[in-house]
Amino acid sequence: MGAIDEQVAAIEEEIRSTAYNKATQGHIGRLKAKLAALRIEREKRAKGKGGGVGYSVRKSGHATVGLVGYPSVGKSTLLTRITGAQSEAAAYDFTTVSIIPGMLRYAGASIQILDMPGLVPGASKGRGRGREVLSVVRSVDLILFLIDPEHTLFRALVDELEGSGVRVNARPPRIAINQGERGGLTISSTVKLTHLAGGLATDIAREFGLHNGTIVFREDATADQLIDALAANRVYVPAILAVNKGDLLSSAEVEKLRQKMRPFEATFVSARTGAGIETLVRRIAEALQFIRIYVKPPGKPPDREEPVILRKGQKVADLLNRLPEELAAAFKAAQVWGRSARFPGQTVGREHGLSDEDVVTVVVYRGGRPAE
Ligand SMILES: Nc1nc2c(ncn2[C@@H]2O[C@H](COP(=O)(O)OP(=O)(O)O)[C@@H](O)[C@H]2O)c(=O)[nH]1
Ligand SMILES: [Mg+2]
Repeated sequence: MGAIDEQVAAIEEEIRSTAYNKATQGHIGRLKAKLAALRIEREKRAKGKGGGVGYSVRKSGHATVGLVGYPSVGKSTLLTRITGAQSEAAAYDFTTVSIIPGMLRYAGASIQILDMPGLVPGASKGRGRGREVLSVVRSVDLILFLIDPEHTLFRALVDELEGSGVRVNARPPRIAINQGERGGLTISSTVKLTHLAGGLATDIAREFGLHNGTIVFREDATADQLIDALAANRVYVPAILAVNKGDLLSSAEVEKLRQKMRPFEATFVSARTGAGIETLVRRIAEALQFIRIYVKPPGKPPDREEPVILRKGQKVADLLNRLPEELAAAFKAAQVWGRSARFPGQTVGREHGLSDEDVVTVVVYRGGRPAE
């Protein structure tokens, strides 16, 4: 263990052994900030040594889903079941030594599914190829947690992800941070801050080297949220949960597990028999929030046969990325009919956010290139 590992372990132990209450919350907040700053430092050093380099996985399709679970829960079998991809599946641990991609097609969308080595406790510290797996998880659009009746402690998986800066089913904190040159640190808020009394916010900021600038709170943030905002390497990834090997469970056992997994809405499947797979595939697609955009050439009806598939929150600019280059290059404006339009045929720019089933006409500069 290096010096940083020892400091990290010592602080983790102190946090574990300190009861959380009004009297200790400041102390714990400061410890957590120190811990987060140390972990970032450790990552930096691991990368410097070439140790923290992730797999590079070529993304393809409209979205990418990462299968995350302990070894032997059936990740490879599930991948084969839903995508037909041959991922080596065997009855012992660590069969998957690299990341196997498969492609699932659903309602016109192509969904890339990545089978990854099973996560083991300590993954975020590098055990069992943990760092590589976690670096891939950072880039996926959706995490599919997979457990089986023998490995139900999936909260430990969530903890591993959290330890490496992945935030599951959370949104970024509403905290705006600006680094300044001098003049000290100004902290303001639009709501009453109940978790960061007694100069705690300033102390946490200091751990991250922020001595000058402004922090504006737009919500009653906790110390953890402020740390996340300061750490700046956090990713926010949605996740769903499936329980595999449902064929081994009685319906009473299914009910019991279902309760235990709350607030996650578990989908029960059997990769072996195929039971529940249709429901799972539908839930994957729903969680990815695809939208269909019908492109309408000027003076012609919209192409309803082959919509362009985008994701909720995407814009005209994202649509242009998917259209022929000449069309995108000559873009002047877009006309939109549908839910995102204030009135039918509204003229909008690249930054306009699109909605499911919008009809869009790309208006181009005459001669195929910008005027002037
Ligand atoms: N009973 C049962 N066994 C399964 C199911 N899915 C996978 N298995 C078995 O579980 C073992 C581990 O499967 P594998 O796909 O290699 O797990 P991975 O390590 O998570 O990729 C293999 O023996 C599979 O045949 C299932 O739905 N039901
Ligand atoms: Mg496997």
